[in-house]
Amino acid sequence: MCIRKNVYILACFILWACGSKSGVPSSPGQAAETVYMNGGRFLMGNTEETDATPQIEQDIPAFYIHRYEVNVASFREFTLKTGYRTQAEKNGGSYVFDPQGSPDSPGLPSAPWWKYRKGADWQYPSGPGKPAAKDMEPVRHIAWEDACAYCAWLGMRLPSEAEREYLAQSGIREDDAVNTWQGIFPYKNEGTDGFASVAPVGSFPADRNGLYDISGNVWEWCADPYHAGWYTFAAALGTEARRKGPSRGYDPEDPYGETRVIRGGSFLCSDNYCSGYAPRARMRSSVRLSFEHIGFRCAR
Ligand SMILES: [Ca+2]
Ligand SMILES: [Ca+2]
Repeated sequence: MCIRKNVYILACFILWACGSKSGVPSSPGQAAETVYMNGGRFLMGNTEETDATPQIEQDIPAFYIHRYEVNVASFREFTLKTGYRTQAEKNGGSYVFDPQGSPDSPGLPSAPWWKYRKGADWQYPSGPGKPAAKDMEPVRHIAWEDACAYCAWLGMRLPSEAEREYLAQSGIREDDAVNTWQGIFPYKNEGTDGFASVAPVGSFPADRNGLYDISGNVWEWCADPYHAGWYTFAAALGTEARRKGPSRGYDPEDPYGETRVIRGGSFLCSDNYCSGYAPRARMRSSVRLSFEHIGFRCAR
């Protein structure tokens, strides 16, 4: 008993000394760490949302995945070495979360709290004149093509939707603390989890796979086109085709556009509006747009 108590005290001291509350990477090398994931079989999808039914069997080979969301410092290194400019930089603006903003600001019809702001990009997530993005925050205002370009630079790729759900199902515990929204969305952001906006990557405890922020903080791009009926089609396909995902998408809310899958929810997900942080929840975003709450991580 005495030994156990001493071990407990020692463990507490070590955790305290290492900063047990935070897994925030302390170096660029740590920020770029990957985790080896054993492959496995699982049931993808749920029984409630029409675009995620029926449940389909998936068989995932082993792969590597970034331990953290890609952060601002890492993305800056990419732009400095390659001269890459994001879609938001080339377009001259991006969408910021602004529920109280001027009614004259162009907002998205389906979600009027998203306002287009000139000059908003990965370096200035809230727009010009607002605080610059901090190095350890997840990089945001990243369009799908930007995420692909960064991953390719590393010799990596975006994870498939099947891989992302495999990570979520195998990693997330029901009572895990993650960066979401507390209060009534979109007007009352209580921030009782310590962060009203993004948290530095790794601020919340690691999941069972040793990964951070798979749920919450920022949404993360997947490789797959979004197809609302994909699970129905996939159920009749072979293992490899099911795993690979659709070659073309179909989004009934954007039938002439191109949307791609995002996963994991963000700091803006609340119980009253968005369940995107749930392991089986699907979401998508237009490849033409970028937002303050979408980032990514890479796989290979
Ligand atoms: Ca929060
Ligand atoms: Ca995330």
